[in-house]
Amino acid sequence: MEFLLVTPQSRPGVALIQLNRPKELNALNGQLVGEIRDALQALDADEAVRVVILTGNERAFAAGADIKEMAGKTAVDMFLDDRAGTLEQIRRFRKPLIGAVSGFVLGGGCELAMTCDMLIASETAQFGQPEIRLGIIPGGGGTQRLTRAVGKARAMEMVLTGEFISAREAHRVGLVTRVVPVGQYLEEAYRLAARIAAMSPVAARLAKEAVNRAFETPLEEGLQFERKNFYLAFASEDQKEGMAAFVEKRKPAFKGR
Ligand code: CO8
Repeated sequence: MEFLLVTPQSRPGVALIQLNRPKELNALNGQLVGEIRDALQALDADEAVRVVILTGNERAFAAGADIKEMAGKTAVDMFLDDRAGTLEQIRRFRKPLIGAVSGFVLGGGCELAMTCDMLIASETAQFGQPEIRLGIIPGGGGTQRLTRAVGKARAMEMVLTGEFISAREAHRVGLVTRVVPVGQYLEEAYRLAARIAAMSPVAARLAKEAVNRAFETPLEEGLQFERKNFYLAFASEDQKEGMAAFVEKRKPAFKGR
């Protein structure tokens, strides 16, 4: 991996993926986006990994797609490159994915952050979809996911003006889970990851799938999907272990089976 640092067991059960193009503020060129997809694919297959944290550095999570790389491209080049489609593959990652973001979280960087299941932000994080300033519009889910996350009026203003919002504002409108001082955002993400890693990995996947359905289906269908996953959880050893541990008044040891 040229632009990524991947540590599969950064903490027990928790993998860390760090975007590593600091001079370019982690601008997402085609290769970097492909590397994130490939890293997640490998971590999905690694049974020892229960939760993944995706992060950048203090100055930038990612300042968007690489403008220098895109500047001369035609519509057909963009269609064939299909970076936004690769982002969709990233979104389909099945294990819990926590974004730990700081500094610039812009354009494709904001869209990448929104593919995460939860976001921990440093106080210095700034979120924005500034594509309109370049004469384009968001292409990796910005008009859709941001609108669902923060509501139409706020999303419309961000997308039409390209202006950034602060971490506090992002927290107020429900885009991020928690805002912490800049020295602590990664540690806070690890704390959240450890709490999730202690749960049944099977149940975590089933739950993630079901929550995501809430954005994609009518309520009746979503409820049906949830029920199927609920019943499916009873096929796992983890369900037997979790309930036995409750009855025996001890901590469960989930195996992900
Ligand atoms: N692409 C390429 N290079 C970038 C990018 C970018 N998006 N952002 C920053 N850089 C580079 C700068 O060119 C500069 O390099 P150099 O030193 O060689 O000139 C270096 O990073 C540092 O940047 P600045 O000197 O500009 O730093 P400042 O602190 O002055 O400004 C900003 C920081 C405000 C973040 C500024 O760099 C900026 O406005 N960047 C562009 C933000 C932007 O418009 N992002 C949206 C891009 S379009 C997009 O994301 C479409 C997504 C489509 C889907 C993609 C799915 C993955």
